[in-house]
Amino acid sequence: MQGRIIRVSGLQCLVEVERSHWQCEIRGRLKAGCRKTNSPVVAGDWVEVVPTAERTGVIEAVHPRSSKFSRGASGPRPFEQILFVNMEQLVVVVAACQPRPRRGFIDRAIVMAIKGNLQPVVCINKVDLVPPAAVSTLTAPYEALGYPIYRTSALRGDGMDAFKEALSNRSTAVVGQSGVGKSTLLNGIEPGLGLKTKEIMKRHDRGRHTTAAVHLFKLQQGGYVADTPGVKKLRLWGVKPAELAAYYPELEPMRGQCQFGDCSHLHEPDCAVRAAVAAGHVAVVRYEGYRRIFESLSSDE
Ligand SMILES: Nc1nc2c(ncn2[C@@H]2O[C@H](COP(=O)(O)OP(=O)(O)O)[C@@H](O)[C@H]2O)c(=O)[nH]1
Ligand SMILES: [Mg+2]
Ligand SMILES: [Zn+2]
Repeated sequence: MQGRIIRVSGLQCLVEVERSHWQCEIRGRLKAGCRKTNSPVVAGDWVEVVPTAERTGVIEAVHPRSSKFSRGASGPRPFEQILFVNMEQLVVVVAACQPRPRRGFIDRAIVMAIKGNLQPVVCINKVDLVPPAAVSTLTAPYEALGYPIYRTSALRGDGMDAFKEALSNRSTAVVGQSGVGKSTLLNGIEPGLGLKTKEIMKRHDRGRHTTAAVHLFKLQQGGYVADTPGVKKLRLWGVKPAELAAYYPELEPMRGQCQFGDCSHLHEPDCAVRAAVAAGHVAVVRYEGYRRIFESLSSDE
């Protein structure tokens, strides 16, 4: 029977099979094929389940994935931690304030979304806490890229109809730092979800199995949404410094225009990217973010 992984906890999975939830185990040989990542199946996977008892089964096979979202789990030996798969869009939620918005988080999420074949979407929540001009400053660079942007107050209701509409009939994952309002937003579009808010931040969110308490929810309006609690940092995975610029759509026109073919766009003479930044064609904050991420990737190596 075909099912979809709702949640993974160690080697036990909650799987949606024919509209009900089954408790399933992962077949041993699937584990063997997947030593390099956190788990052979993750939230969002479509799987083949063989029933063993009432609403219980064994996962025998995993279908090919259309998208995935990973990060590097830190530790002595970094490995790929796949947070979820088969989602169509990634909503990066930041708070207009409380906690302070981090552009670096947005930019890293966008890089991994593009790499993993997800449509990036930006949601600025808690717009009730700042003047509209502050929200515009935050959104401007992403508007220029053409990504969908939502401005919401999950508390006051601003923008919630549009946000709800954006989640209709598709698979959406939501990421954002703790406290930005992810759970409140999802409860706002579907009160029946009853997600806990103000959850205390888990200290060890980087462990092999602890982190990804990613949970998939089926929406009444149609579609799925995945809540990913406890993600503090998005360390890029599988992106070499020299490849980073390729994940910045605004740098596409400058490709191959620098004096040096392997230009890092940080300090080389005759750099088309730096010229474009100086000319105002590329948002300064995006370029500064590129520099920081490039440097962090170089020091990771
Ligand atoms: N002022 C304001 N507070 C909000 C808003 N959305 C959520 N909050 C509050 O922010 C805190 C964290 O929300 P929560 O949904 O648990 O964040 P999560 O960790 O991202 O899931 C809670 O106290 C919420 O009541 C909003 O739009 N405006
Ligand atoms: Mg939450
Ligand atoms: Zn350059």
